[in-house]
Amino acid sequence: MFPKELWLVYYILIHITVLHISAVPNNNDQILVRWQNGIADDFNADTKPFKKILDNYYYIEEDTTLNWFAALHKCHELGAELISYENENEYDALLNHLSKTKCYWIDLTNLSKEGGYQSITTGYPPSFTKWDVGEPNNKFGDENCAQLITYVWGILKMNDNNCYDLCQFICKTKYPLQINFVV
Ligand SMILES: [Ca+2]
Repeated sequence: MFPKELWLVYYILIHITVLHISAVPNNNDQILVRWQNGIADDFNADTKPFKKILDNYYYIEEDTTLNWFAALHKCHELGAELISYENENEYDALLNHLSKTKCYWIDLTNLSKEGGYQSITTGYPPSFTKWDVGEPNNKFGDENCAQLITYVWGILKMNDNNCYDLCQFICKTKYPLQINFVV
């Protein structure tokens, strides 16, 4: 049983809570926030231009084409990195958000180690690769950056290409640099 002596305290607490809720802004008020420690899964935040796919946030450039270096720089400007694929599950999930008619720069390069692709994000060999048939082939001897492109069977796969070719790109981050949320 609820002690009778506490009803008054309970009554006051309820009214304080109601007053507090009525004081928050309406649903149209948006506040720009720099988020330092991640976003709770049940927090309905607007993270545009990043979209959450599985456990990470991705910026998928669909309009502007850049060379690999400029794409890397652009991702850094957005507080992210060129995508570093961790596993096949992530690769499969991203396919649904990408165009088969475009190419996308990813984080793999062998500029520092010919013949051995490494992630510019981690500095280590890639956790996951999905090279197309016969790739990486260093065609013409000047292919040192990896992209996703459709060559065979209509599926985006990895290919090494000239780093100065122009492609869209994918940026990835664990936490977006900023979010909009409704209070
Ligand atoms: Ca190639």
